[in-house]
Amino acid sequence: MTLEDLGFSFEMETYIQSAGMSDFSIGRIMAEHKERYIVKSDDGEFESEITGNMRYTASGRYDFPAVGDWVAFSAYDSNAGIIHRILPRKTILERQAIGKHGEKQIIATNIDMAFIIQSVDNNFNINRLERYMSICYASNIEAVLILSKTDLIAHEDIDAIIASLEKRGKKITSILLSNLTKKGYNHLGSYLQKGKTCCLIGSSGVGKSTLINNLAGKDLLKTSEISVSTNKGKHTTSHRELFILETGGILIDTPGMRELGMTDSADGIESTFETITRLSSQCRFNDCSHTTENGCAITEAVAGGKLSNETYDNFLRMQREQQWFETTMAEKRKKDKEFGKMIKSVLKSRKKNKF
Ligand SMILES: Nc1nc2c(ncn2[C@@H]2O[C@H](COP(=O)(O)OP(=O)(O)OP(=O)(O)O)[C@@H](O)[C@H]2O)c(=O)[nH]1
Ligand SMILES: [Mg+2]
Ligand SMILES: [Zn+2]
Repeated sequence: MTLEDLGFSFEMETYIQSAGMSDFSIGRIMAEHKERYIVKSDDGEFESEITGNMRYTASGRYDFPAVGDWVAFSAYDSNAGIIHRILPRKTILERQAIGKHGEKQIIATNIDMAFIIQSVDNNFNINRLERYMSICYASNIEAVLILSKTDLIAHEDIDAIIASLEKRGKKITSILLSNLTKKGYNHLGSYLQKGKTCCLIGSSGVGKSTLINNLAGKDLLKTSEISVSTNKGKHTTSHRELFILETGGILIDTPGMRELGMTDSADGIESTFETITRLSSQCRFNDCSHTTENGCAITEAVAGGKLSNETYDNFLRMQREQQWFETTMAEKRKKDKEFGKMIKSVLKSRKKNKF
């Protein structure tokens, strides 16, 4: 296994030289298990921890390694190491942290593209697709929609799904496939290239791990059937993990996501709703909220049947979420800053009074 097989690129080499990290080994984070990281390099796999310094200076989740990261590490054994630094991330796929409003959770990093997977039997949903597209576009990650389990429904129903995507004007490449019959697999080849990293995202039970197992030609990952009572997946995959296919291509499996809250990136939403973004330049007011203003090109397009109500509603909902996230994040930062100032002044007065 070479570093190129793992996705290493020339720009990173230049960075390593300029940042004075040439004495370290370089590897990629394959998986994380409770602050222990599996780092893979051209020398093998190393179960690693971060240095004490990294832990104490960390100001948030961003300062800890994530699956997909490139790290500078030193091996102290044939299979154990210490991580010293995280190399700058090319892309970060992230969502709002569940139950922690105003905070982000990294899904994976240094990804070239994402397969958004929805199964055609019970999981296809354009509103949800728009959320997934937005988190990809927020970090300039190309997204391809995989519609799985085509063996389970009739041709006409598949046609209806494609028609609904066209009606909503979704310009996303979609691949219809079945993990059972492998029909459609021939369209995946162009995305699975040596050194290119692709992250699989979607709800539980749509067939992410089954697809990776099939492409690898072996059962790398546990999969399990859909629950009979809820007709949903059982959240079989519990952690993110990176795999390298022998035929080239790097895949990251992720646990099924229940919620996909928007973060602060307005860019991702703008790219997903490109028609709305284009129309907004024709609104009378620069700061148009696209709701009640006269001369709003977007509400006019909805009224004229040129823009679907569903797209418009989902856009407003996601945009509100993004704005709310931004406000919460700004408030949190302010509080952290005030808290930092308070601590500083306490320390100062302690020093002065020598207690
Ligand atoms: N009929 C059919 N079943 C499929 C297909 N793809 C996956 N399955 C089945 O769906 C179930 C769930 O598949 P998984 O691969 O575990 O789904 P997952 O997306 O990894 O789910 P989580 O790990 O929970 O996020 C398994 O029983 C698979 O055999 C498909 O294309 N057709
Ligand atoms: Mg899985
Ligand atoms: Zn407007």
